[in-house]
Amino acid sequence: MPFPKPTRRSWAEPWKIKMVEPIRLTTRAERLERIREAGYNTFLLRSEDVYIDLLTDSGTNAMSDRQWAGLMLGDEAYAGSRNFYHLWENINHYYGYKYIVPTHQGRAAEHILSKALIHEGDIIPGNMYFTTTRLHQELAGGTFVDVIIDEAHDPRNEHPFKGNVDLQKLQRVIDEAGPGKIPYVCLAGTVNMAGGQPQSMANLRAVRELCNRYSIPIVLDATRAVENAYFIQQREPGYESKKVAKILEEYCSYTDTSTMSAKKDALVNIGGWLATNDEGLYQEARNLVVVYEGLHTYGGLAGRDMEAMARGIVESVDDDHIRTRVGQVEYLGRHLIDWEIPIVRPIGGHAVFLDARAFYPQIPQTQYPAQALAANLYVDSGVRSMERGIVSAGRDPKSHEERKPSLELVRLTIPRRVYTQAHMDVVAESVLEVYAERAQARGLKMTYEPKYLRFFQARFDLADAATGAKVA
Ligand code: PLI
Repeated sequence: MPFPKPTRRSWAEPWKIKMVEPIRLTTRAERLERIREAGYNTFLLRSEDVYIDLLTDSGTNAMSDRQWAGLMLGDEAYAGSRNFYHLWENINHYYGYKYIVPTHQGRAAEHILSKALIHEGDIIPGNMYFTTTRLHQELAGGTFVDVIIDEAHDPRNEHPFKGNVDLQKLQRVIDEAGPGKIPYVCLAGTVNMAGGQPQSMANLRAVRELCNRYSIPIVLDATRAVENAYFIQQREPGYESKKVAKILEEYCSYTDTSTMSAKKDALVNIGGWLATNDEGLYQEARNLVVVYEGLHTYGGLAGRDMEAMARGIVESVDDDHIRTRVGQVEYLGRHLIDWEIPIVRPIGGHAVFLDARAFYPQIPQTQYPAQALAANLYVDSGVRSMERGIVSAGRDPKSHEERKPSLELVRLTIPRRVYTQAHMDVVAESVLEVYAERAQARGLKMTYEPKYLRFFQARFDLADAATGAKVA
């Protein structure tokens, strides 16, 4: 009998596993107990009680042998560490910015940037908010205004670049506020809160042209810009045969400054930076970093951390790496789409986002449907995910009303180089089970609300706790 011709050719990760970390599956009864103790907030679980941890892709990356080897080359000098200069060279080479200030993570760079550039009453337009970014803008006296395209707010819309800026919305904000009130336009690629959605090169170029007319700088949140560059390569005509590294360089070249959480794209467990072409901003940031982080040649990091970051940057732009990284997210998302489970479309770069409104139409947004869904998924299988809806959106600083975002999502975030295809299968099957049980789900009420970034530490109970109904 002739040997059958293969109908498909699979891809595999461009690495093999050298060290493993055991994980443990608890019983359903244990998980029910743990989630109650955690106030139905997955951030308050202990990681040892989690089986597959998809809380975040932030700082959860597996480093390579070359990065670990780099740790041994840490130059732990207080000033002028050789690892700082290596990091500077690599940021300059791959991201293109002239001046670098390292920070311990992304929000530290946001803090310094906001302090340096924002004045009371300023307006900062951006392609959808991010939690820490917006809070630092507000704490500095600014107001964030969303200028992302409408499609980004619709989980079912298949637009290939849902991270794009709506140029008319941006023009309107400039006309209404006046360019003098806009210290910069704040862009992110990919857009985390929209579902890991990319911005196109053409759109960024157009934003650049518009901003040039008013001399408004552009600040890029480059946290997942490599993933954004990969989507440009896959989806934007003219970029299909370009290397991701070159696309990244061009993308950043339309911006003046970047803040970075290197805990994502750059494949490390801690680290970030503020990088800029603006010498004045650099001088101010260099001053401020000494107050909040440490000397400008380490910014709250050890020399070894900067070396791991310098090496991680090089690995992160490798085409094989980024294809399999985003490919794993796609693999999980495809399963769920095939089973007609409502998720944000197209599938994002770092995570699959479950549409909690579509899961639980019986739960009003004020009873936190996404928070309940994340709790139910944990109880079903020990998979930890994160709410990205009304809890994450927090309250308006002036009216103190809860903000009610149109996207009410649960994020299944895939750490880089950590889990296998088998883990993804287990996750997909658990989501299917929770979806099958969706009619029994109940809402939650908040019993403790922190003042800042409430989603991290808020506590909940069952909305109908008095009746003894169960969450799962
Ligand atoms: O967590 P930090 O402080 O290193 O970075 C803050 C930050 C800034 N921008 C963007 C787009 C982020 O996604 C981000 C952090 N994200 C986290 C922690 C996440 O779980 O998505």
